[in-house]
Amino acid sequence: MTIVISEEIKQALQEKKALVALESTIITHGMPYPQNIETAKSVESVVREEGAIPATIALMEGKVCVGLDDDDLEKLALNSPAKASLRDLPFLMAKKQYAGTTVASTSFLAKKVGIDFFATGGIGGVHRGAAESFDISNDLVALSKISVCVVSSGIKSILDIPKTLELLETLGVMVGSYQNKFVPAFYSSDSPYLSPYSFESVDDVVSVLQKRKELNLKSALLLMNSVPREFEIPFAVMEEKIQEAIKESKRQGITGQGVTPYLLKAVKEITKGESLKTNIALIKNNAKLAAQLTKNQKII
Ligand code: PSU
Ligand code: MN
Repeated sequence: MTIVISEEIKQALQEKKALVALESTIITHGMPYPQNIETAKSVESVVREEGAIPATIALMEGKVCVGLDDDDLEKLALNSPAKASLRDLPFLMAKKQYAGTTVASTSFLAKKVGIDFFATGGIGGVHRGAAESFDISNDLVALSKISVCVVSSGIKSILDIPKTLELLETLGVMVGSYQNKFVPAFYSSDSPYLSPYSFESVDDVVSVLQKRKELNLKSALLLMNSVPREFEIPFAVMEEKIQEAIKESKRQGITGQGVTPYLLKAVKEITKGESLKTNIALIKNNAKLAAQLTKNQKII
């Protein structure tokens, strides 16, 4: 199978340099143009500032690409990209399409080329009303089978946080918050839910990753990093906006893959763009932490 790896990343892999994988659904479905491209570039810069090399992963004309340049980012954003979770990859590759890769497919592809650290905004999870809709992201299942370290801002509050935590436990995915006792809720630095584990420092995370390596665990470690306080939208404020967005999505009959992008867009409109600023701040913050962790690459 053809994976197109950029020269810089190929060399970095050979020399065992620190690499951070970055997903692209956030570019294709998570943010509007042109903020999506600007964010993708600034997230890459943050990784570089920390002394690591960014590896943004996407599908370009059906080819899996690891490492995108500025031209590629534009092309990806402007060529009616699909959203590729794991099961979608073969179809979209065969049809030579452009696609953003989700947490599930990015983790899979990163691991396949030998990258162990991955930064994203928020993972998918158990949607509110899942008892009726059965809408549960493939991200959770994928994280139970791929041994990467994923840094995210916890669980998007458009989801059902306690149910998502329960399912992650069932699936054997270790979940821990970074310098926080609580599970961050994406736009909010805190949620009312206690985190199963809490890490004090980068070294603290590294020591746990080492033990996971000794045990040869095949699941991911999901590290939940709070959005910096100055950018957060408090949980109670966000809750109201989300209820409104969910009500509207139901009225419009949105289902399946469309739910997450719809809710993110609706929340952005309801908060008059404030949620987008938060989203940009948190992804940069996650990229920074992932890059700091990669200095200990050999531990997964
Ligand atoms: N968080 C965001 N924007 C996004 C996503 C997460 O702020 O676009 C994407 C991620 O790529 C995640 C996906 O893997 O949404 C989950 O989608 P679904 O619920 O359809 O599995
Ligand atoms: Mn879904």
